[in-house]
Amino acid sequence: MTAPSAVKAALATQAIETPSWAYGNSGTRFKVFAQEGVPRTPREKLEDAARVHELTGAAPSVALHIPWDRVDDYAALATFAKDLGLRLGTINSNVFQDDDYRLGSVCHPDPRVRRKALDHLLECVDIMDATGSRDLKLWFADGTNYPGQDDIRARQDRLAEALTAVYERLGADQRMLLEYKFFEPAFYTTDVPDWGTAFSHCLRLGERAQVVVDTGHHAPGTNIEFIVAVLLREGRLGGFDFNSRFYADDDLMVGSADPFQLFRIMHEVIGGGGFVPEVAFMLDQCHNIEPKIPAIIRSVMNVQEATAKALLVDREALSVAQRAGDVLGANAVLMDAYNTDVRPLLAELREDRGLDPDPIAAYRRSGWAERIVADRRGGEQAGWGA
Ligand code: AOS
Ligand code: ZN
Ligand code: ZN
Repeated sequence: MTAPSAVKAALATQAIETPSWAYGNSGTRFKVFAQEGVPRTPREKLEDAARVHELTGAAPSVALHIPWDRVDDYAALATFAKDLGLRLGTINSNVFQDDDYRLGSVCHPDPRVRRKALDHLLECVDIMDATGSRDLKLWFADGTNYPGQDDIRARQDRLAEALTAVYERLGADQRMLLEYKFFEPAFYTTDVPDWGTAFSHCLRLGERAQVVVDTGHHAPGTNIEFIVAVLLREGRLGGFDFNSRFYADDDLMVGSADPFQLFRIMHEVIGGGGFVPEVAFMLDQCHNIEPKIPAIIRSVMNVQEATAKALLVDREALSVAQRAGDVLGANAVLMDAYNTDVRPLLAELREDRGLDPDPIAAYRRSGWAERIVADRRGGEQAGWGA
């Protein structure tokens, strides 16, 4: 297996972006369970994110969501983040929560609604200029519920038109990350349902249009690591929205439902040369019933564990077995790495970096949870659906 020192050196470079909305209250369409002490403002979300980074050393940036994180001065928010030891990351657009979007946003049959949606996306690029963000993440709830409701091909044309306008507005160092999702909220057609559709739009746009793989956005049984391998091979894997699912877009803690799948994905990322800053490792989760900050810390640790195992794979031995057609031998090389307990190695890495070997225990001892419950009283709680 790969030497532990090499694994630790690689792990020390890994950055996992946490989403601002994961710090706020969230829920299902049945109920949002309010938790005490959750952030009331974008700044308070950043304060919580700073704790995650302080304790893990692996979560230096925070994804914002517009309009949930709307502020008057984004440059000031970026400075506030910097003073906390963070930076503002991906800007997530929102063209799904207004009544106008009942029939879609950039694919809507009415040009007025399409213009409104496009203006929002362009505004997100203005915000990126102010925050210094590299990536704009686009997820569209667009689709139809009934056969015949709208013209599938016309909707693709409208989508392409909007994407082109946004792409042309991007700065030289900025990228567009196009996310796909096979269904929900639309139930018959979705306008960007799969990686093939996302990829074909990105191909036409240019190299700074990249596909983002949300691990919860596939039909059951989909081989996500295969998609990852293909996108990497094409130079079009922009990043991940990590989370876990049992049924649909469950947005549970990454690595909680299927840690083996997460390992297989990371194995392809590493093998395909994707362990680089150009592939963004982001979380996209909602913590509906569990305390948020420790859940995010746990998620960061889960990604680190899957990565450590994937880094441990003896690629030389694997290649020898593969070329020899040694089916069982090749599989054993992979499973040896997966079955290694990497927790001591990660504890050691944290100690090397002056961190507590157990971030969850350190968080509990820190008193932060009690402090925010005492301090954050009154005011609207900002978060999912705010
Ligand atoms: C929606 O299902 C997606 O996963 C998106 O990434 C979404 O933009 C994100 O959850 C923030 O709204
Ligand atoms: Zn997502
Ligand atoms: Zn999702």
